[in-house]
Amino acid sequence: MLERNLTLFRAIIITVTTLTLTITITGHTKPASEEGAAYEGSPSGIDPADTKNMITSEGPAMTVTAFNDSKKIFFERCAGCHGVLRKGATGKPLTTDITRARGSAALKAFITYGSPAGMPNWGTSGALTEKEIDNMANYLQHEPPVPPEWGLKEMKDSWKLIVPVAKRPKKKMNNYNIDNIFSVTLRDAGQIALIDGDTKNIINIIDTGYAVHISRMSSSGRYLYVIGRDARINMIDLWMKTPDNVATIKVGLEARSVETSKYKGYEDKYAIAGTYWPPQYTIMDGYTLEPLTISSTRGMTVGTQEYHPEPRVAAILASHENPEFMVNVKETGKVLLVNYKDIENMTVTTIPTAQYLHDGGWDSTHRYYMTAANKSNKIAVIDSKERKLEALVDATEIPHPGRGANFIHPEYGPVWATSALGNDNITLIGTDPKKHKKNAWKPVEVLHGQGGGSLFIKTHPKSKNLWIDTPLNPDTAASQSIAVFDISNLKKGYEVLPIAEWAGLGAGPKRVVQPEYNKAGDEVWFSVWSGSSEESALVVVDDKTRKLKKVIRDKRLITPTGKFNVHNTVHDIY
Ligand code: DHE
Repeated sequence: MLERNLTLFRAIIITVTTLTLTITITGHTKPASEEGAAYEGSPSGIDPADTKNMITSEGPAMTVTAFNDSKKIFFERCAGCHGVLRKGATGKPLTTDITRARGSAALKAFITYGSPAGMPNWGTSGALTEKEIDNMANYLQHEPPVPPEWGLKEMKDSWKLIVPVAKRPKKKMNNYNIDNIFSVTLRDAGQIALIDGDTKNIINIIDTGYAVHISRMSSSGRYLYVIGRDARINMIDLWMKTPDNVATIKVGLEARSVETSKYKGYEDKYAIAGTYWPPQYTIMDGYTLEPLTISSTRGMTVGTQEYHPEPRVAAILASHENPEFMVNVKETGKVLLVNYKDIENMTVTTIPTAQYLHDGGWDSTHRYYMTAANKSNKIAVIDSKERKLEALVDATEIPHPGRGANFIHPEYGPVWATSALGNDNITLIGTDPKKHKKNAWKPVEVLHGQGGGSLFIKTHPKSKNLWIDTPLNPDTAASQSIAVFDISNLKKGYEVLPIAEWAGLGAGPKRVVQPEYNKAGDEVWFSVWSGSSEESALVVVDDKTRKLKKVIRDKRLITPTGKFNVHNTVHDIY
C-alpha cells in the first residue's frame, strides 16, 4: 500500500514539475505537457538575476555562464521543493556540507535518475541534458545565491495608492449583488476575473501580480485583496461603478497568502500578507495597503529546534475569537497568533505543531483552526480562543484541505474534512468537544475518493453534497472529473460528474479544480483549467440535481484556478 502511495505521489510530482517529458505510470504512458498543472515545483517568483552569485573556491571550477544557467534552472525547477537557500522543504536539504560530501558523481546520478522519495528523474525523462546535469551537480557544491531582502523602503517604493480613500465612492455605485460576486484567479494571465454570480457575466478583468494565487475579502465585503506569486497585492474596490484597483504594493519577491482583520471593532482595519521570500509577514493599513510593520519568521524548527533561515509563510486566517491573525510558518512548523490590538507593541503567541504547515481553515464554529502539516501527515488543531494547540490528528497521505469542508456527520456529529495528494483518503475529523466529546479531534471516518492528487474539498451548510477534486491525479479520467458524496448516505460511495466533458472544450489538460459555492449554497462552480494557449472554462452545477447549469466560456478566461465567492469568503463558509 505504502509503495503504491509513494509511486502515485512520485507520479504526481513528476507530472507537475516536468514540462515536456513523457512518463510511464502503472503501464500507461502519459504525456505531461507544458500546460500540466504545476504544484510544488512550479517556477519561483524570484528573478534569478536579482540574486547574488556565490562562486567559491571550495566548489568545483565552473564558468559564470554555467553558474548562471544552473541558477536559472534551480529557481525554475528546484527551489519550490528544496527551498531558495537549499535548506530543504518537501525536497531534501542541499547545503554545501551535504553536496560536497556526496560529490559530483552521486549528485549527477541523483538528478539523472531521481529517487523513490519523489525526486523527478530529470535526466532519463529528457527534461535536462547531460551538460545541464553536469553543471547542476557543480552548481550545488557552491553556496546558494541569496535573493535580496525586501524591507520597508522597497515596499514603500512599490506602493501605489491609485485612488486615495477620500476620492473613493461614498456609497455603492453599481447594481451588482456584491455578495455573490466571484473573484476568479486567471493564473497564467496574471489577472483576476470578477464574475457576477447571479448573471454569470464577466464584470471586469483586472491586472494583478504574476501567477496570481488567492483572493480574500475585507470583513465588510467591500474590498477584495489579491496576491500574486511575485508578492504583489492588488486591492480592488467593489463599490466602484466598475470595480477596479485602488491600491497596490509588492511585499516581497515571492508570496502566496493575504488576509484581512475580521475581529469585532477591527473590521477592514488591517491587511496582512505572508511571503515565501523574504521569510516574513507584513501588516498593512486595510484601506490603503500602506505597510506598517514587518516581522521575520526566521528561527528554530519544531522538534529538533534547529535554526532555519528560510521559513516560508503559508496560509493566513483571521481569528474571530481575538484581534489576531493565524499565521502558518511552513518550515519551522509553528502557527503564530499575531495580535494586532496594538501593533506598536505587538504580541505574538507561538504554537509549535509539526512540519510543514501549508493550508487550512476553520471548523464550523470558527473557534478551531484546522491546518495541514503535510510532511508529517497531521492536521494541527489550534484553539484560537485559548491560544493553544488542541490536538495533532493523523491524516494520510499529504493532507491538502484548501480550507476544508464542515458538515454534520449522520453518526459522528460535526466534522471537518480534508482530502490528500498522496492517496484517495478523505479524512473526517470530529470537531465538537462539547456534545461529541469522544469523537473530537479524532479521524472518525476515512472515505475513499477517486485517487490521490486531490487539492480541494468543499460543501456548504445548505448542501447535502461533499465535492472532492483530483486535478493532479495522473489519470485524466480523475483529473477531468469530480467526485461527489451524499453527506446523508456516505456509505453509498461517490458519484463522478464529467465536468471537463460538460465544458465542451477542445484539446488541453482540462484539470477540474477547486469547487466553490455561490452565496445561496445552491450552485457549485468548478474551474476547467487548461494551458495558457488553450481554452479553459468555468462550469456551474446545480447542487440539488447535480446537473449542469451553465458553462462560462470566454477567451479572456485564461487558466482559471481558484474562485472566491464574496459572501462565503467574508464569512468563512465552507
Ligand atoms: Fe496554492 C491556497 C501555496 C500550488 C491553487 N496555496 C494556497 C495557500 C498556500 C499555497 C500557502 C493557502 C493560502 C491561504 O489560505 O492564506 N500553492 C502553494 C504552493 O506553495 C504551491 C504548492 C506551489 C507553488 O509554487 O505555488 C501551490 N496552488 C498551487 C497550484 O498549482 C494551484 C492548483 C494553481 C495555482 O493557481 O497555482 C494552486 N492555492 C490554490 C488555490 C488556493 C491555494 C485555488 C485557495 C484555495 C481555497 O479555497 O482557499
